[in-house]
Amino acid sequence: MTIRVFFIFIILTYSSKSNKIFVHLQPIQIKKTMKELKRVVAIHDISGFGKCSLTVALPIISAAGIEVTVLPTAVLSTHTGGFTNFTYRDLTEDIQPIADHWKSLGIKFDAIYTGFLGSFEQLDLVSRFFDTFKTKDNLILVDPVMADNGELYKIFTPEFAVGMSRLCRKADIIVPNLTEAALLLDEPYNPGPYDEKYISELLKKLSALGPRRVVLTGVFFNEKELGAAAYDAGTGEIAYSFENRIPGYYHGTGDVFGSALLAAVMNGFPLSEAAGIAVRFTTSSIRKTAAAGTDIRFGVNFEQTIPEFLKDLKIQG
Ligand code: PXL
Repeated sequence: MTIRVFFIFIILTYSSKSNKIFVHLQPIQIKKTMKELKRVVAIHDISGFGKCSLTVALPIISAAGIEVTVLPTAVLSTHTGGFTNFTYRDLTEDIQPIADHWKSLGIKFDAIYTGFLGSFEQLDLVSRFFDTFKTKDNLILVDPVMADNGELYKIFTPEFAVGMSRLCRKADIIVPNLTEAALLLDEPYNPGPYDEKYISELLKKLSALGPRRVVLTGVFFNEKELGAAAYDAGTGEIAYSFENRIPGYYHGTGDVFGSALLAAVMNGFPLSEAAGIAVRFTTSSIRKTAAAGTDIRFGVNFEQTIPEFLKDLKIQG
């Protein structure tokens, strides 16, 4: 899109004949090319309290200068990690009508980002969504949210993991943690510490499911550091990013990581650098939360880490 900006230049001229100063106003027109915003559709739940899923994806990706459309998969009073008696409104029935409406409007997405899916049936609905909205230029990022610390989240069944593995075939990038990776590959969970050989084999097997790029979270070779491994089957490159480990298990960090990774990729960073940016952002958010002594179920302080994140993205000086 081109917009026109007008500046008025004031030119003063002096006439020695009349001994007068004349003022001329000279309008100057400058054409400025404004790029259209990139747009991502985020398909996750809304957990009202506990900062994860859409309440994390929306602010992080928007702050990085990318427009976010949301397709909520469920509405909960809180996330399911560590809270009891949470409400759960399944939005499976709304997914197809929402997709149909967007299709009728001709809406296009530069990226499709999926996270927590609210029911087994949603796996097929999201797969159909990919078929409708995938283009040759856009990107599908699937975060196969279903498990952590060696265990499936209570609301999911082993069949869900098989279905999620099928969905991952259609992704360009997947971001499993080590528990999800084991479930996707139908392998036993290894609690770590890991070595490069184990991680590189895992990355290659995950990529063989379909996605060219895989970012594995929760990687550690020793107890001091924790981070991610990024693999691009196109180049064969594996890049590791680590930060000092902060003790404790903080909720919503996978969603903070996935959102930051996508924002960095959509801002033109190669996957290896995007993973480093996402590791730094997530760790720094956890560090602030730990320092404040916040309940680990309440999510991490990504809000006050956004300025650092934007600097890392070279968006803000
Ligand atoms: O952050 C992952 C996540 C997302 N949504 C809901 C969850 C969880 C993890 O527990 O319960 C509802």
